Amino acid sequence: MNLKENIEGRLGKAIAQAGNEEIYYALLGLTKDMCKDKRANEGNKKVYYISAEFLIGKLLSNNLINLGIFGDVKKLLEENGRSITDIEEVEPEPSLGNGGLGRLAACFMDSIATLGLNGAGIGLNYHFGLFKQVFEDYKQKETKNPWIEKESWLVDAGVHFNVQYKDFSLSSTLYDIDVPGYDNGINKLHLFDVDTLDESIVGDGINFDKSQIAKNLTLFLYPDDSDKAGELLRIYQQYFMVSNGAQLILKEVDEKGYDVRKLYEHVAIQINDTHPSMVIPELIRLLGERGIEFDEAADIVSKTCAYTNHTILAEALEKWPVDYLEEVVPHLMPIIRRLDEKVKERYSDERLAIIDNQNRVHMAHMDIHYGYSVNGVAALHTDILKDSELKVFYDIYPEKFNNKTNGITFRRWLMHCNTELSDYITELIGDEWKKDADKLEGLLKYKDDENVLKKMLEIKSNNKKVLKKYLKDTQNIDISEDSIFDIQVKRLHEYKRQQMNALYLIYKYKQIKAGNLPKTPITMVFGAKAAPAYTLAKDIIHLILCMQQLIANDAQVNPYLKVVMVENYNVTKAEKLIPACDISEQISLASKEASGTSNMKFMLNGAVTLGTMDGANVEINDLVGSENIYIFGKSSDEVIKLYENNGYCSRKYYEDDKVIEELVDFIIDKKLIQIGDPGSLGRLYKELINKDWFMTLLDIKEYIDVKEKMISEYDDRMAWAKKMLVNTAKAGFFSSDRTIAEYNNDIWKL
Ligand code: 26V
Repeated sequence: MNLKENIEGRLGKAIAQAGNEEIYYALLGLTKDMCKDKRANEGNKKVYYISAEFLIGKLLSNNLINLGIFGDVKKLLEENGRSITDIEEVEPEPSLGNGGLGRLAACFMDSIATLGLNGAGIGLNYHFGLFKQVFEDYKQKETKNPWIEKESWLVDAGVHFNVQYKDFSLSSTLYDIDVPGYDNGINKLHLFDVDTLDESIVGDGINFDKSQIAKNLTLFLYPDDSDKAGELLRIYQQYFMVSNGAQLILKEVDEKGYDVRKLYEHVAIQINDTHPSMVIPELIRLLGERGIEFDEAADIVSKTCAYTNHTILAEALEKWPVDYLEEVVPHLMPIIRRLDEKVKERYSDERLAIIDNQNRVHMAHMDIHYGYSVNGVAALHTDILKDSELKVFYDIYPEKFNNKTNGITFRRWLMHCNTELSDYITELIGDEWKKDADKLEGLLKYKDDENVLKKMLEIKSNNKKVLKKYLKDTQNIDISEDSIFDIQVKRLHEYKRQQMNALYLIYKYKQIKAGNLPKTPITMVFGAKAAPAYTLAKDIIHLILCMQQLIANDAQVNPYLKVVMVENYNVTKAEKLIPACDISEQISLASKEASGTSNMKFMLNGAVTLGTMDGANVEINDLVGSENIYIFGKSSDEVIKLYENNGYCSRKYYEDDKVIEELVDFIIDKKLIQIGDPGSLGRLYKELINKDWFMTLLDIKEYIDVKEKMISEYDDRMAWAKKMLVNTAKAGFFSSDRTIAEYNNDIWKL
């Protein structure tokens, strides 16, 4: 193919004469056509990854990389006075996920295709995504995030199903997004949409009538579930996803001529958290319609479905009231009741029940009894599931439990977002690492090579300059590439402890005010969306934005300390922030972060982790060794004990320690009250003293000490560069290609 002719043919003019938008649409068309012409990954057995979230990010550059023409396109654009980064700007980013769970699903799609595995994703086509975050009066406001344009990656597959609810049914259309593997065949991401959707019912912000299911079903991801109407809508959405998914799977099985009684020989269904759990009773129901007896149907489904757990937080484990399910999907309830009876015939332990004595359906329990695999997402997380959270299940089904430590796709999270480092690595060790990430260890032989280390620092500095310009252009904030970039980006949740980082910020501010100046200036970056109904999370955002304002206007402090809360943190912004980072903040309360995946992205890009022994941080620590990571805080065992014995009292930490008291008091200092909302700041202040459920004050002192040590050690630039190099070199384990190979070997067996 002559690339130039092809693109100019689509444009109807010379590239040099075309606008960025025109070029984007020409490249979109080219990419879609190339995917059409490429071979699909095939096989006798297929995995369906069902997930309520696929946080795919922008697709153009990644697809070009995987199709092997990114370099040529970039060069051609440059020869014609254009830049691929400007073209990338044109593409809207869909927000089809909250955070790690959704991004993991997207990385998995990339790796499944790259390994040439026969697989597909199944999810929903939310027109307005999660929400777009805007800051107003130092607070988060939510607006809709439309992303579907006349021409987009979505392809109408011409497939339609009916989904039956209690008193009505809805019809669907399937839209596909091609997922090209890196130097391999094509898979599909299937996103179902409701035909009767009415975008015009969305009023101000993200408000709409939650009772008009036919019109609202695929407007938003996880609409506010703080009230009953919101929870019901979530059940409507989940059933729409799994009923369409199950119908699609059986249609494909029929087309191949397979025997549905042997479904498990041809199909594996991975249930991503409990959101798709209703696929189990739905498949049993559909097999029943085909004349298969209940017990056999349940057996077939049990050999087909596998469940991944992504959290131990009790409030995040779905338990739907029987009444709600009766109201939405009454035809599933007899099936769920029979599944529950079968469990109760075998086991008398209440804790194993699917339907508990408060008439709630425990979705995870259904998955564990009627699935053949249960996995956690990092070694520590799986151990906690086995030893405590799901111990009663592990005791009866030890063979079902396994660990699959999360991973990330290196195509997006290094080759695309950090081209300079990626190219330099290739220059040093060749390009085998792109298909075999463990080969990155080849970098270790340069760990004492001054020239290599200097180059690593230079690349980091260049990435900082790119971020600096981006923040200036988008938020009109000035930062210096000569400062330490300390970054915490992830969903806002108390267990992730952004509030602890904010207390450090107060600490540093007070230190500078008192004349203790840091040798190297510090730029603290936050990025986080809070769930619309999660008041305390929004209070934490408010505190950070108020601090940002306070420091920006303080000429005594801001040469040494800057705070940036990035608006609407998303995949695109992550791709700019991560390559520029020095200190990767992974500071969750031990035992609470199932894995984390930004920790892996930062490490790969040469940031050094400041973290607790939680989630995959434990594995990072084992890989890089204690001289290349900064660890602090109580262990997961200690934290679990504190919860068991009610052993933590935040007020005691506050009253017994002068430093802690001063930091917490500053939240309601008049300097902040003048900027912000006293109600919001006061609420956070009281919460920290009276409850602090996720134990901020437990680890704050050690956090400050270790962070101070880290900052002082940053100044030994060569020693720091060595840590950077070791982190990149040891990141190979966290390639999602490794994770997916394990899923396939142990669970799917394609
Ligand atoms: C959900 C909810 C729902 C309502 C109340 C509060 C709450 C808190 C947490 C969650 C998390 C749901 C599951 C999830 O997103 N887990 C994330 O999965 C990632 C991929 O495995 C993993 O890296 C993160 O550690 C884990 O939090």
